[in-house]
Amino acid sequence: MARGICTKIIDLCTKYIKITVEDTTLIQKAIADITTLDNNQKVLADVDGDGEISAFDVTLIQKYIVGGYQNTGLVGMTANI
Ligand SMILES: [Ca+2]
Repeated sequence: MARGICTKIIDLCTKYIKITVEDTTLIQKAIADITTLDNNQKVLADVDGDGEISAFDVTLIQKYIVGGYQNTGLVGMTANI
C-alpha cells in the first residue's frame, strides 16, 4: 500500500508535490475540529498508518519538513488515492 503524500492535502489543485507547514496546520485544525478533511485527505494525513489522524502524524510531517527524512512514516511516499 502506498500512501502518505501529505502535501496532496493542499496541492490537489496544483498537482505539485510540496510538503509544507500548511499541511501540518490543516491537519492540526482537523484534529481541533476547526476544519474537516475529505476522505482522501484523511488517508494522506495518516502518515504513520495507524488508522487515526493524530498529533504524532503532525510531528512526523514536521520532522520531514525540517529535513529529517528518516523515520517519518509515509511522508513523501507515493499515494494511490
Ligand atoms: Ca496516524
